[in-house]
Amino acid sequence: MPRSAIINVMVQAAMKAGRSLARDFGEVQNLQVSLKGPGDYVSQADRRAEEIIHTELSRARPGYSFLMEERGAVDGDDPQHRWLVDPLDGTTNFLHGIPIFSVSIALERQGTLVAGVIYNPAMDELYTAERGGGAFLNDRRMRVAARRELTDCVIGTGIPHLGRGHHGRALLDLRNVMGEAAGIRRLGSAALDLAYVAAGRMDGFWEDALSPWDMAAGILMVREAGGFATDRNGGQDMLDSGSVVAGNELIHRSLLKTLQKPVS
Ligand code: 2AM
Ligand code: CA
Repeated sequence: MPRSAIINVMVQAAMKAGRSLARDFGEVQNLQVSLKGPGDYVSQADRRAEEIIHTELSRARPGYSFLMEERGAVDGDDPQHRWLVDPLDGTTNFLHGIPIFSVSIALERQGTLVAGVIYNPAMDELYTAERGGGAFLNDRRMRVAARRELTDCVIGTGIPHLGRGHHGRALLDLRNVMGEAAGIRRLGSAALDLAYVAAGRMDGFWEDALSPWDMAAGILMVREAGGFATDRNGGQDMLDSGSVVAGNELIHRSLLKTLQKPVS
Protein backbone atom coordinates (compact mmCIF):
# COMPACT_ATOMS: atom_id res chain seq x y z
CA MET A 1 0.00 0.00 0.00
CA PRO A 2 1.81 3.18 -1.15
CA ARG A 3 1.62 6.02 1.36
CA SER A 4 0.64 9.56 0.45
CA ALA A 5 3.22 12.36 0.52
CA ILE A 6 1.85 13.84 3.73
CA ILE A 7 1.80 10.50 5.56
CA ASN A 8 5.39 9.92 4.42
CA VAL A 9 6.44 13.25 5.92
CA MET A 10 4.73 12.38 9.21
CA VAL A 11 6.11 8.83 9.31
CA GLN A 12 9.64 10.08 8.72
CA ALA A 13 9.34 12.61 11.58
CA ALA A 14 7.70 10.09 13.96
CA MET A 15 10.24 7.35 13.26
CA LYS A 16 13.23 9.65 13.59
CA ALA A 17 11.93 10.93 16.94
CA GLY A 18 11.04 7.34 17.89
CA ARG A 19 14.60 6.15 17.25
CA SER A 20 15.90 8.93 19.48
CA LEU A 21 13.44 7.92 22.21
CA ALA A 22 14.42 4.24 21.86
CA ARG A 23 18.10 5.12 22.44
CA ASP A 24 17.18 7.20 25.49
CA PHE A 25 14.86 4.46 26.76
CA GLY A 26 17.83 2.08 26.93
CA GLU A 27 19.61 4.55 29.22
CA VAL A 28 16.48 5.13 31.33
CA GLN A 29 16.37 1.40 32.07
CA ASN A 30 19.93 1.64 33.45
CA LEU A 31 19.09 4.70 35.55
CA GLN A 32 16.24 3.01 37.46
CA VAL A 33 18.66 1.88 40.15
CA SER A 34 20.18 5.34 40.73
CA LEU A 35 18.85 7.26 43.73
CA LYS A 36 18.02 10.38 41.73
CA GLY A 37 16.12 8.34 39.14
CA PRO A 38 15.86 9.13 35.45
CA GLY A 39 13.53 12.20 35.75
CA ASP A 40 15.81 14.87 34.24
CA TYR A 41 17.01 12.50 31.61
CA VAL A 42 13.42 11.79 30.54
CA SER A 43 12.62 15.52 30.21
CA GLN A 44 15.62 15.86 27.92
CA ALA A 45 14.55 12.83 25.87
CA ASP A 46 11.10 14.36 25.50
CA ARG A 47 12.51 17.73 24.37
CA ARG A 48 14.94 16.07 21.96
CA ALA A 49 12.10 14.12 20.34
CA GLU A 50 9.98 17.27 20.03
CA GLU A 51 12.89 19.16 18.46
CA ILE A 52 13.36 16.42 15.85
CA ILE A 53 9.67 16.46 14.94
CA HIS A 54 9.53 20.25 14.79
CA THR A 55 12.59 20.38 12.52
CA GLU A 56 11.38 17.61 10.20
CA LEU A 57 7.84 18.93 9.83
CA SER A 58 8.89 22.59 9.42
CA ARG A 59 11.34 21.61 6.72
CA ALA A 60 8.81 19.50 4.81
CA ARG A 61 5.86 21.89 5.18
CA PRO A 62 7.11 25.41 5.95
CA GLY A 63 4.51 27.73 7.47
CA TYR A 64 2.21 25.16 9.03
CA SER A 65 1.21 25.99 12.62
CA PHE A 66 1.97 23.74 15.58
CA LEU A 67 0.39 22.71 18.85
CA MET A 68 3.06 20.76 20.72
CA GLU A 69 3.11 19.36 24.23
CA GLU A 70 6.34 21.11 25.27
CA ARG A 71 6.36 24.30 23.15
CA GLY A 72 2.61 24.90 23.14
CA ALA A 73 1.06 26.81 20.23
CA VAL A 74 3.39 28.08 17.49
CA ASP A 75 1.57 30.00 14.78
CA GLY A 76 2.89 29.73 11.23
CA ASP A 77 2.10 31.76 8.09
CA ASP A 78 -0.44 29.13 7.06
CA PRO A 79 -3.26 29.22 9.61
CA GLN A 80 -5.23 26.56 7.64
CA HIS A 81 -2.85 23.78 8.64
CA ARG A 82 -1.91 22.78 12.14
CA TRP A 83 0.21 19.92 13.48
CA LEU A 84 -0.78 18.45 16.86
CA VAL A 85 2.28 16.78 18.32
CA ASP A 86 2.95 14.64 21.37
CA PRO A 87 6.63 13.70 21.17
CA LEU A 88 6.33 11.24 24.07
CA ASP A 89 2.93 9.94 25.07
CA GLY A 90 3.13 7.57 28.03
CA THR A 91 5.83 9.53 29.84
CA THR A 92 5.25 7.73 33.15
CA ASN A 93 5.79 4.35 31.44
CA PHE A 94 8.96 5.63 29.76
CA LEU A 95 10.26 6.95 33.08
CA HIS A 96 9.69 3.55 34.72
CA GLY A 97 11.19 1.50 31.92
CA ILE A 98 7.84 0.13 30.73
CA PRO A 99 7.93 -0.17 26.92
CA ILE A 100 4.46 1.26 26.26
CA PHE A 101 4.97 4.78 24.92
CA SER A 102 4.55 6.49 21.59
CA VAL A 103 5.07 9.46 19.34
CA SER A 104 1.79 10.95 18.12
CA ILE A 105 1.42 13.40 15.21
CA ALA A 106 -1.86 14.63 13.74
CA LEU A 107 -2.59 17.16 10.99
CA GLU A 108 -5.63 19.43 10.95
CA ARG A 109 -6.75 21.24 7.81
CA GLN A 110 -9.23 24.06 8.49
CA GLY A 111 -10.02 22.50 11.84
CA THR A 112 -10.64 19.00 10.44
CA LEU A 113 -8.36 16.07 11.32
CA VAL A 114 -6.96 14.80 8.03
CA ALA A 115 -3.95 12.64 8.91
CA GLY A 116 -2.54 10.83 11.93
CA VAL A 117 0.59 8.82 12.74
CA ILE A 118 1.37 7.01 16.00
CA TYR A 119 4.63 5.13 16.48
CA ASN A 120 5.64 2.83 19.33
CA PRO A 121 9.42 2.50 18.91
CA ALA A 122 9.80 -0.19 21.60
CA MET A 123 7.58 -2.57 19.62
CA ASP A 124 8.35 -1.01 16.21
CA GLU A 125 4.63 -0.62 15.55
CA LEU A 126 3.59 2.16 13.19
CA TYR A 127 -0.04 3.23 12.95
CA THR A 128 -1.15 5.55 10.14
CA ALA A 129 -4.48 7.00 9.03
CA GLU A 130 -5.61 9.50 6.44
CA ARG A 131 -9.11 10.93 6.18
CA GLY A 132 -11.02 8.85 3.65
CA GLY A 133 -8.05 6.52 3.11
CA GLY A 134 -8.38 4.00 5.94
CA ALA A 135 -6.06 3.13 8.83
CA PHE A 136 -3.02 0.84 8.87
CA LEU A 137 -0.83 -0.96 11.40
CA ASN A 138 2.54 -1.21 9.66
CA ASP A 139 1.18 -2.11 6.22
CA ARG A 140 -1.89 -4.04 7.31
CA ARG A 141 -5.32 -2.45 7.15
CA MET A 142 -6.96 -1.99 10.58
CA ARG A 143 -10.59 -2.60 11.51
CA VAL A 144 -12.21 -2.03 14.88
CA ALA A 145 -13.36 -5.21 16.62
CA ALA A 146 -16.88 -6.43 15.82
CA ARG A 147 -18.06 -7.47 19.31
CA ARG A 148 -21.61 -6.39 20.02
CA GLU A 149 -22.00 -6.85 23.79
CA LEU A 150 -20.08 -4.92 26.42
CA THR A 151 -19.99 -8.12 28.49
CA ASP A 152 -17.58 -9.63 25.86
CA CYS A 153 -15.39 -6.55 25.61
CA VAL A 154 -11.98 -5.44 26.82
CA ILE A 155 -12.16 -1.71 27.45
CA GLY A 156 -9.22 0.66 27.94
CA THR A 157 -9.18 3.73 30.13
CA GLY A 158 -6.82 6.16 31.81
CA ILE A 159 -6.77 6.71 35.55
CA PRO A 160 -5.95 10.22 36.75
CA HIS A 161 -3.14 10.51 39.26
CA LEU A 162 -2.08 12.94 41.94
CA GLY A 163 -3.04 16.50 41.01
CA ARG A 164 -4.83 15.65 37.80
CA GLY A 165 -8.43 15.05 36.70
CA HIS A 166 -11.55 14.38 38.71
CA HIS A 167 -10.84 11.32 40.86
CA GLY A 168 -14.41 10.83 42.08
CA ARG A 169 -15.79 10.86 38.54
CA ALA A 170 -13.08 8.44 37.37
CA LEU A 171 -13.88 5.96 40.16
CA LEU A 172 -17.58 6.16 39.39
CA ASP A 173 -16.94 5.50 35.69
CA LEU A 174 -14.59 2.65 36.45
CA ARG A 175 -17.10 1.05 38.76
CA ASN A 176 -19.87 1.31 36.18
CA VAL A 177 -17.80 -0.06 33.29
CA MET A 178 -16.12 -2.85 35.31
CA GLY A 179 -19.58 -4.15 36.21
CA GLU A 180 -20.48 -4.57 32.55
CA ALA A 181 -17.27 -5.42 30.67
CA ALA A 182 -15.13 -8.58 30.31
CA GLY A 183 -11.98 -6.67 31.29
CA ILE A 184 -10.46 -3.24 31.79
CA ARG A 185 -6.96 -2.27 30.62
CA ARG A 186 -4.90 0.79 31.49
CA LEU A 187 -1.94 1.18 29.13
CA GLY A 188 -0.78 4.69 30.14
CA SER A 189 -0.59 6.16 26.61
CA ALA A 190 -3.90 7.53 25.34
CA ALA A 191 -2.53 7.65 21.78
CA LEU A 192 -1.77 3.92 21.91
CA ASP A 193 -5.09 3.15 23.61
CA LEU A 194 -6.90 4.67 20.63
CA ALA A 195 -4.56 2.94 18.18
CA TYR A 196 -5.35 -0.38 19.93
CA VAL A 197 -9.08 0.28 19.50
CA ALA A 198 -8.48 0.96 15.80
CA ALA A 199 -6.50 -2.28 15.55
CA GLY A 200 -9.30 -4.28 17.20
CA ARG A 201 -7.08 -5.22 20.16
CA MET A 202 -9.32 -3.39 22.59
CA ASP A 203 -13.05 -3.03 21.96
CA GLY A 204 -13.39 0.45 23.41
CA PHE A 205 -11.72 3.23 25.37
CA TRP A 206 -12.67 6.22 27.45
CA GLU A 207 -10.68 8.87 29.28
CA ASP A 208 -11.14 12.42 30.55
CA ALA A 209 -8.78 15.33 31.18
CA LEU A 210 -6.65 14.58 28.11
CA SER A 211 -4.88 17.17 25.99
CA PRO A 212 -5.53 17.60 22.24
CA TRP A 213 -2.13 16.13 21.25
CA ASP A 214 -2.81 12.94 23.28
CA MET A 215 -5.85 12.01 21.22
CA ALA A 216 -5.96 13.81 17.84
CA ALA A 217 -4.15 11.17 15.75
CA GLY A 218 -5.88 8.32 17.61
CA ILE A 219 -9.37 9.73 17.00
CA LEU A 220 -8.79 9.79 13.24
CA MET A 221 -7.36 6.27 13.43
CA VAL A 222 -10.46 4.88 15.17
CA ARG A 223 -12.75 6.56 12.62
CA GLU A 224 -10.75 5.37 9.63
CA ALA A 225 -10.84 1.85 11.08
CA GLY A 226 -14.65 2.04 10.98
CA GLY A 227 -15.19 3.08 14.61
CA PHE A 228 -16.75 6.01 16.44
CA ALA A 229 -15.11 8.59 18.70
CA THR A 230 -16.92 11.39 20.55
CA ASP A 231 -16.74 13.18 23.87
CA ARG A 232 -18.64 11.63 26.80
CA ASN A 233 -21.79 13.58 25.84
CA GLY A 234 -21.76 12.10 22.35
CA GLY A 235 -20.62 15.45 20.87
CA GLN A 236 -17.57 16.47 18.87
CA ASP A 237 -15.91 18.59 21.55
CA MET A 238 -13.13 16.06 22.32
CA LEU A 239 -10.08 18.25 21.74
CA ASP A 240 -11.42 21.14 23.85
CA SER A 241 -13.17 19.14 26.58
CA GLY A 242 -10.40 16.53 27.00
CA SER A 243 -13.01 13.76 27.06
CA VAL A 244 -13.02 10.90 24.57
CA VAL A 245 -15.08 7.71 24.20
CA ALA A 246 -14.31 5.27 21.35
CA GLY A 247 -15.37 1.89 19.98
CA ASN A 248 -17.37 0.31 17.18
CA GLU A 249 -20.83 1.80 16.68
CA LEU A 250 -22.55 -0.47 19.23
CA ILE A 251 -19.84 -0.51 21.87
CA HIS A 252 -19.37 3.25 21.59
CA ARG A 253 -23.09 3.69 22.20
CA SER A 254 -23.07 1.23 25.14
CA LEU A 255 -20.09 2.99 26.69
CA LEU A 256 -21.74 6.41 26.41
CA LYS A 257 -24.80 4.99 28.17
CA THR A 258 -22.81 3.27 30.89
CA LEU A 259 -20.77 6.41 31.55
CA GLN A 260 -23.99 8.36 32.23
CA LYS A 261 -25.13 5.95 34.94
CA PRO A 262 -25.09 6.82 38.62
CA VAL A 263 -23.59 4.16 40.89
CA SER A 264 -26.21 1.58 41.81
P1 2AM B 1 1.67 11.92 28.72
O1 2AM B 1 2.26 10.59 28.92
O2 2AM B 1 2.17 12.61 27.47
O3 2AM B 1 1.71 12.80 29.94
C1 2AM B 1 -2.43 8.53 30.61
O4 2AM B 1 -3.67 8.25 31.16
C2 2AM B 1 -2.57 9.51 29.47
O5 2AM B 1 -2.93 10.81 29.97
C3 2AM B 1 -1.28 9.70 28.72
O6 2AM B 1 -1.60 9.75 27.35
C4 2AM B 1 -0.76 11.03 29.26
O7 2AM B 1 0.09 11.70 28.37
C5 2AM B 1 -2.05 11.77 29.38
N1 2AM B 1 -1.99 13.03 30.11
C6 2AM B 1 -2.53 14.20 29.68
N2 2AM B 1 -2.31 15.18 30.55
C7 2AM B 1 -1.58 14.64 31.55
C8 2AM B 1 -1.00 15.18 32.74
N3 2AM B 1 -1.14 16.45 33.11
N4 2AM B 1 -0.30 14.33 33.50
C9 2AM B 1 -0.15 13.02 33.16
N5 2AM B 1 -0.69 12.48 32.06
C10 2AM B 1 -1.37 13.27 31.25
CA1 CA C 1 0.52 12.77 26.10
